[in-house]
Amino acid sequence: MLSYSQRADLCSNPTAIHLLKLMDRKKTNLCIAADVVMKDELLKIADELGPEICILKTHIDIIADFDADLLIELQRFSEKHDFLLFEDRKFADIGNTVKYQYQDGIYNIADWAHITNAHSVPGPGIIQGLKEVGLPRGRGLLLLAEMSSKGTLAKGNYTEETLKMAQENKDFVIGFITMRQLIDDPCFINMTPGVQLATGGDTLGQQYYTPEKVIKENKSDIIIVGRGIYEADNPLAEAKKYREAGWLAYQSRT
Ligand code: 5BU
Repeated sequence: MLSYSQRADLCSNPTAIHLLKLMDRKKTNLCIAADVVMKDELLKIADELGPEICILKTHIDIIADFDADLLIELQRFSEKHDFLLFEDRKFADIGNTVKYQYQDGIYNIADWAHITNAHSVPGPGIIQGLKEVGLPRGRGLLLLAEMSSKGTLAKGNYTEETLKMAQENKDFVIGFITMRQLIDDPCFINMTPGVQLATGGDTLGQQYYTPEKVIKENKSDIIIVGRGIYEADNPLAEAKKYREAGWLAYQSRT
């Protein structure tokens, strides 16, 4: 199996290349899901856990005291600690609308998020719309091929059609949110949420698998971990555990 950086040499999207090289350089395939609701909490995670991660995933619209300064600070930490920013926006509208949602409003996602994601339910027009805004800026898009939650409708034919849409837009689509590697194409980066060191779930349908299962057995590339880390007594120590588990699983695969 190719290493992350060997895969980088085969890809064309600048964000995909950047990410794959960064992961090998920094020796981490851990993405933190920083689902906190105050600016200070988010920036604390970015600064303290930044050295352990390849990506900081945000839900920028849950921040109660959001202002433009937060975006500047996030970008500063992304450079300081060498990680990418992923706004988990899950766009789901027609191409013309998502264009505005991606570049305008108060969040201006395309200006600071290296990566964002979209549902495939509207059809390929959603990729076209996002691409018009994101590609000139060198951004990358993930499609939701599968979800981690119980009863998800993203399966079977829906997942298959999503893969086709990605293959037809390889300049901009850099991979998937998925529970496993779905196509053996080195340029698609697979990111998996629903990860904790112990299997189980929450009371609202989330389902958890271990880093080892996700990376080694299911051949995904990146573990996305939220509450498993930021709700721990010592988030930094916990992040190091996830980082090590994810990296060992990757090494045993390559
Ligand atoms: P958790 O605290 O590790 O359960 O957080 C998981 C994060 O991943 C959270 O930000 C979700 O919005 C996100 N997520 C997910 O859990 N499942 C999915 O299928 C997708 C995103 Br897409």
